Amino acid sequence: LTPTLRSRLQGCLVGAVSGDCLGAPYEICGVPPKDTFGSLTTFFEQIGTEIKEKDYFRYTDDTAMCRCIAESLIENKGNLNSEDLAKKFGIEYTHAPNRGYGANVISVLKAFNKDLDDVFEPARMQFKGSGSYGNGGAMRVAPVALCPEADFDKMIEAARQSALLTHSNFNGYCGTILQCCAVHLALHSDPATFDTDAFIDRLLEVMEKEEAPGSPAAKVSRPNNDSTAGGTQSGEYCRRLRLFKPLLEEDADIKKVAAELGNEISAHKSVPAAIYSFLRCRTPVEGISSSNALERTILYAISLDGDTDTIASMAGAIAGAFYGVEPISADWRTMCEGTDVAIRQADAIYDIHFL
Ligand code: F2R
Ligand code: MG
Ligand code: MG
Ligand code: MG
Repeated sequence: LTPTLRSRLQGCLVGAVSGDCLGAPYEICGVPPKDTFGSLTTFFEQIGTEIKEKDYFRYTDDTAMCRCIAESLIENKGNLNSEDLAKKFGIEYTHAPNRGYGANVISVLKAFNKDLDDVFEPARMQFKGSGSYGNGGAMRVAPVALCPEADFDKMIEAARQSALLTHSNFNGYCGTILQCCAVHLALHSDPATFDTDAFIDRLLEVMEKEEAPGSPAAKVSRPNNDSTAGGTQSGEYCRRLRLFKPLLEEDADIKKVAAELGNEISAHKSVPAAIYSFLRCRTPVEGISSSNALERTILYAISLDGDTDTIASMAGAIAGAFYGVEPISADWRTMCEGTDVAIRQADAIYDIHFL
C-alpha cells in the first residue's frame, strides 16, 4: 500500500528524529565491533520493553537545526529566508548549547546573535576561508525537500542557501544538495515501481551538474578553497555514487561499505553512506532480522559506525519519505524526544505545499 503524501512528510521528519536519537549514543562510544547487527537488534528490541521512559533518547544538534529550518519555512510560507533562518539558528544555540554541535560551527551560531550586514560572512571565515565541509548542512536539510516536484530547481537553490549559512566549502553545501535530492526523490517515488538504478542515475545526473566546472556551485565556491581539504570541484560525490551499483551487486559487507563510502563527520564521507543505507535496506539484509524496512535502514546506518546519529538521521529522513510514518512504532515515537514537533511541522509544511 502506497503511503499518503501527508504520511510521507511525517515519516521523513519523524524518521530523521528517530535516526538522530537512536544513533546518538553510538556517536560517542562507537558500535559493538563484533556481531554489530545482532547487538543493535537487541538494543532495538529493548525499546518499549526494558526502556519505556518518555523522551528517553534525546535529540542532538541534527534535530535542533532541522527544526529551525522547518519552522522558518513554515513562517515564510515555504520560502527560504536566510536572515530569519540565521536568527533561528542563533537563538536555538543560545537556548540549548549542549546538543552536541560541531566544534567549529559554534562560532558561526554565536555570530548570528549579533547584527550582521551579511549573514553568510561568518561561515566564509571558517577554516581560514576554505569553509566547513562538515555534514551539518546535510543533516538538517530534510524540510527543504518536502515540496512539489515542480519546485525542484527552487529547492536546489534553497538547499544551497540553507547550507551556506554555516558551510561555505564546496563539499559542505554539495552534500546538502545531494541529501536534499535523495529525500525529495524518495518522497515522490512510487514504492510499487521503484527502480534502484534509476534512483542512482538521477542523483548522479544532479551531482554531475553540481560538480562540473562552471556550475552554480563552483561560482559560490571560494577562490581559496583547498582541494586537499575537500574543496572546489572535488568530484567526491559522483565518485561515491558510482560505487553504489557495484557495492549493491556484490552485497558488500558493512565494513567495506563504511570504508568505501565513509562514515565520518564530513559531508562527502557521510551523505553517500546514508543514501546507500536506504537503498540497501529496501530488501532484507543477512544478520538483520527486522522485517520493517525503515527500522532496518536506521539499524544499518548506525552499524556503519562513526558519525552514527547523523548518518542514521539522514537515512531515516529518506526512508521515512519513502515508507511513510506508519512503520515507525509507537514506542519509538514515545521514547525519541521531539517526534511530536516533527509531526506538527510536517503537517504545517504539507498544508503549505500540498493542501
Ligand atoms: N559534534 C558532533 N559530534 C561530537 C564529536 C564527533 C567527532 N568524533 C569529533 O571528534 O569531532 N556531532 C555533530 O557535528 C556534526 C555536524 O558538524 P557541523 O555542523 O558540520 O560542524 P563544523 O564544526 O562546521 O564541522 C565539523 C568538523 O568537521 C571538520 N571540518 C569541517 N570543515 C573542515 C575544513 N575545511 N578543514 C578541516 N576540518 C574541517 C572539523 O573537525 C569540524 O569541527 C554532526 O555529526 C553532528 O551530529
Ligand atoms: Mg548530532
Ligand atoms: Mg559548520
Ligand atoms: Mg553526528
